[in-house]
Amino acid sequence: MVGRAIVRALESSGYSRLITTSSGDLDLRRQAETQEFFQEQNPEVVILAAAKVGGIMANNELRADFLYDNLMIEANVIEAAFRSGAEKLIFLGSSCIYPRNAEQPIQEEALLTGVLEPTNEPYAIAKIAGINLCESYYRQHGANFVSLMPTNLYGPFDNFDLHSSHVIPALIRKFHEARSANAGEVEVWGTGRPMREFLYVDDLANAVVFFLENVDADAIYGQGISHVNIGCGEDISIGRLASMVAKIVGFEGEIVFDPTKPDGMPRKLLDITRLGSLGWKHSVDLDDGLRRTYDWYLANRI
Ligand code: GFB
Repeated sequence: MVGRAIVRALESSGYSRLITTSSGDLDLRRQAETQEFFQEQNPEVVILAAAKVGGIMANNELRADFLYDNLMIEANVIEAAFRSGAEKLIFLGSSCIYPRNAEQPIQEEALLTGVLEPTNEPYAIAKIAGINLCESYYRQHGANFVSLMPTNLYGPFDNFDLHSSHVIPALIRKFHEARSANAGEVEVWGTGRPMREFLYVDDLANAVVFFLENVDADAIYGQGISHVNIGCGEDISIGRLASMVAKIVGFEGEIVFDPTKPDGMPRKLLDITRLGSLGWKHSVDLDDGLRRTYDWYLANRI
């Protein structure tokens, strides 16, 4: 989802020499393969969007995969980019790097100030390692490697598998299937009380192009921070989100919460003051983004 959106954004900004690959063609967990690919392709700029990702359940259950795969991908790509002489690298992390009880909205400085949310601790630790790799290559070698921390993302090409997906694709699919089957109720995990911030993936992709063109490592590390938050500055409860998706999809039955499923972080709203002062703002609001994502689901999954 993220990689495709970045390709769309780069193409519409006029970049024509894009080098892409898929996990089927190149296993970034393998150091030798990764180094060979970078030596052959010799990219000027590297955008590291590859990752093992998933929603709360996948993170909680596939703990070894989320830690191992992401550590290996990050270490191999960042080292290979450095060795092959890439002029700039942008690493994408996740807002789950912050402590579970971080003060809201969460400033960049909250990193490593408290205990992590247990449902995604392995993933968060891998992403924190990625941030520190970028900063360490900058401090030791002067590499122009920067880290961006997006909030929860959604949009076209999301994963709609009910066990491993994030909440938005899960809700779109559940409400759509319930409406099609004339079912009376839909189950939503947890209490409905957690608060989440959501960013449409094309907005994230535009932010990546913005940082590629306008913000270098000196500007970030020079402020005493290790990364920059990427969000929209607003959050919503899962209960309200479920009602919004139900309305867009046209499901009129009952929404039932299942508190035996995990809530995860109580709240995860990013402080986007730094992002704003660097000159970037999102453009797609949640209602519009949900409609676009549902349209994409209808056109591609039915
Ligand atoms: O999107 P989600 O899986 O990610 O869940 P997290 C967000 C909230 O939605 C949680 C609730 O409180 C879920 O319990 N939820 C309700 C559901 N119904 C559903 C459903 O059908 N499916 C899903 N998936 N959730 C992930 C992290 O946390 O966020 C990752 O595990 C990553 O590490 C990602 O950072 C962005 O926000 O809880």
